[in-house]
Amino acid sequence: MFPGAVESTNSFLRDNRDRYEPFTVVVTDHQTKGRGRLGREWLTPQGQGLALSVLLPLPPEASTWVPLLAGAALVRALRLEGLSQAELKWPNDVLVSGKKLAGVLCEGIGKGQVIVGAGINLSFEHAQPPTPHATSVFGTEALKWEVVDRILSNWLGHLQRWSQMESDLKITGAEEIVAEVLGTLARRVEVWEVDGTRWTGVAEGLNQQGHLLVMPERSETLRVVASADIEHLYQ
Ligand code: BT5
Repeated sequence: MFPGAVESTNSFLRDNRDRYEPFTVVVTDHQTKGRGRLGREWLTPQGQGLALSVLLPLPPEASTWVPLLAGAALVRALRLEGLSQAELKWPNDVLVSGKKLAGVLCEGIGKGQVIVGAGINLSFEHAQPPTPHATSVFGTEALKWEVVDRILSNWLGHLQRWSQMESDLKITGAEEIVAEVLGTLARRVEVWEVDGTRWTGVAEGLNQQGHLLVMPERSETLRVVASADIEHLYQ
């Protein structure tokens, strides 16, 4: 745990990877330049949540499943602590009642290693949420460190077990683990392509790479969504 602020735990671990063993965890409660996907920002104002990154050894063929598995592991850990509404939104968000509680950012660094980063909102007791669509583990109540400890050790335990499955990490196994907590499945979604195009459809499943299969409205041909953003539509 950092005694002070760090710009980004993912960047820190990437820049210092040669000094650390696999499964090293870097964690802070104050990240000043947190990164999201596609150049976006992740906010970790001091005292509201945690930013952490894990150096994970993984076989390259599992790489597209890593963010999904990491998110699924976090959902499982949260559910065990009573957040039964926690669900995964493809590809990397943990939502509770439609609001974002956590985000995952995975970055391959070669040599069969990946950095798995997660930003987790813990408590908004002392300040406003960082964005209007954010939610947290404890809401406006004080955070309980023993619960946080259990969530983190559970999450890390899942990651460690899955990464040690190595090449035995069969795609079907990964798909099952992810599908169990993926709130996106069978839901109407709006797809936001990287070029700004938007379209709607129903999320029908995942392909062998973990990409989302969406049936566009008024179409009978499934489209593969690999790197776009999606929004869950609730009507
Ligand atoms: C993510 O990106 O959700 C991945 C976030 C990963 C952050 C971790 S923290 C540790 C490690 N080190 C890093 O530098 N990063 C990782 P994305 O899907 O692109 O979502 C970003 C969007 O989420 C922003 O554009 C905001 O709308 C929203 N957002 C930012 N901070 C938030 C927060 N604390 N809670 C909820 N939503 C937030």
